[in-house]
Amino acid sequence: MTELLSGAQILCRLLEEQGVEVLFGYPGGAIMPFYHALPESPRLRHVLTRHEQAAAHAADGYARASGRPGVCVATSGPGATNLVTGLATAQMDSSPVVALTGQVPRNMLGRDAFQETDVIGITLPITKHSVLVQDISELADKVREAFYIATEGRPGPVLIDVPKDVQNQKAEWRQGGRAASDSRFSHTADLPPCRADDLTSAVRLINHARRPLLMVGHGVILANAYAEVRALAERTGMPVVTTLLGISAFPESHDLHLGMPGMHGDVHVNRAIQQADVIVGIGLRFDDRVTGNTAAFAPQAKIIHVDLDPSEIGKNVPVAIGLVGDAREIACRLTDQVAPRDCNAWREEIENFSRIRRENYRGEMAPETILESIHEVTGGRCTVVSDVGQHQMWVAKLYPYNQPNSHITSGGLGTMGFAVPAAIGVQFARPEQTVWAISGDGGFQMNMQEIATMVQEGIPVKMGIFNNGYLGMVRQWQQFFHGRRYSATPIWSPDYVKLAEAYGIAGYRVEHARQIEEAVDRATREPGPALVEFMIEQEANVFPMIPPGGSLSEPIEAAPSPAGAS
Ligand SMILES: Cc1ncc(C[n+]2csc(CCOP(=O)(O)OP(=O)(O)O)c2C)c(N)n1
Repeated sequence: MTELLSGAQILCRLLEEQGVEVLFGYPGGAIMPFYHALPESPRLRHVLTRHEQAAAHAADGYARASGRPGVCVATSGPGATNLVTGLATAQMDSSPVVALTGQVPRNMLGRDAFQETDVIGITLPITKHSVLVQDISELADKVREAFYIATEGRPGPVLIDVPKDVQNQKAEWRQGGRAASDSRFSHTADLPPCRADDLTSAVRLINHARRPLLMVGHGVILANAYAEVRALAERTGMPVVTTLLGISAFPESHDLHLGMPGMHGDVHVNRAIQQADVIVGIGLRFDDRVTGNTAAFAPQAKIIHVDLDPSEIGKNVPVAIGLVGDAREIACRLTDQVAPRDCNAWREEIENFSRIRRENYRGEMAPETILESIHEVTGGRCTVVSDVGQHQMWVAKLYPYNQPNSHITSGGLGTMGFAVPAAIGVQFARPEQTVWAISGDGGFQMNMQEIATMVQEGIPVKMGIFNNGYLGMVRQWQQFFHGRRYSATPIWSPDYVKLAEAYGIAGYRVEHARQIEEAVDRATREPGPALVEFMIEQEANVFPMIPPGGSLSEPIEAAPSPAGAS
């Protein structure tokens, strides 16, 4: 059966066809036809955020937690430009976001029309793909293609820009298209298998290694390769490190799990990397926060790099063998072919490397106590979404992630303001779970307007603010490398308990360790959103730290003395 529908109605039908259940967006002139049509599709739940940036982060959070594309909507001009940070965040972390923007009518394009921006030009470098729909006859194909591209292979954001008059054009619509993706990992199975001789060489390297190490990144989560990677680790006895975005791809309680590498990685993890003779890296890009100075990175190691994206192989570090393909499939084939063994002598060696972890987190309001409390109260059935800064590193390192994909953060772009809106999307993907968004007092103030979204839509996200009165991570750099000149890092906050009250939600301030558990418990039990402000030590630091550009072998393990500062 065919129907004569407007472009806007067809857009809604296409979203339904693609299995979209929730959209995060904000209306305006150029996208009004779409919003006019939307109520005819009751299956499409629209969430009105308070800022388009938040809509993009919420779509991103939804995508990361559900494995399905997240959708955000904005008008032309300022609406579209407000999406930019969210799209760049999704691009850096390979998250399948589909953004739909209104555009000025075709006859006004290029004339500096009211609210006209060249959003295609602006988003070209920060999306996997972006497209201006020039005519209604191509609308269905372009939208289907957008969903396909967002989820195909290495996922990423796609933007579809639809001029207002195209939304109003009429065309025949015929039901019957197919969803581009039913779930995560939709199209990787179509890839040709990686080369058998490369695989054989990799197996040989692993079998002969004395100090092998498995480095696990976000790609393992994207490929749903938890069991396969774990099987590979267990068959070989290789110790496992998880990058910031790889956290929760491997259970932290597992004997083989070592911790996080890189700039704020644990000393024993970085030393293991520096001593390793073979590194098997799966689904990570060896970015500079992981490697430090690449010239000095893992000097003894031959690197086997497994990635879906061939352009990642050899991009940041020299690689002995590149295996391009699906992490699940390659991990399986490696496990089938490697010789069973253990690496007990090597693991003992690593155990003897200095471990200063824990020493640094003592004190009345230790971040560790707060995070342990969240873990205990939720029984670990919780997704933790973090913002960016010192608290991000504490959240990464001090919470025991044993559930797959239970840690979500902006790793690549490092976007402050991510946690609160992303947690909204995560909560939609996981309605039965507790979702905690942990922010610093800086990042929280970047998107705290989204409390209103939670209240209006009944989204029970729990917000934790680690309040140290500073833009803490930048202050730490100033303390270590800029002679303690705290330029533009002290930051004032409103009274967050009163803020919570103004929004009509529960709010608690915690100043003493003895109050932590009760506040976390009450917030978690609250049926709606809740906020807890943790007054942490003002000048607490994240240790260890590799100085920017330094080698993983040179960690800073204590603050420089004030006298030594210049
Ligand atoms: C949008 C954005 N602006 C600036 C930065 C640079 N930056 C990184 S960490 C940080 C400080 C974060 O402070 P806060 O949110 O209070 O968290 P804390 O480090 O104190 O835990 C800043 C300004 C950033 N990452 N993102």
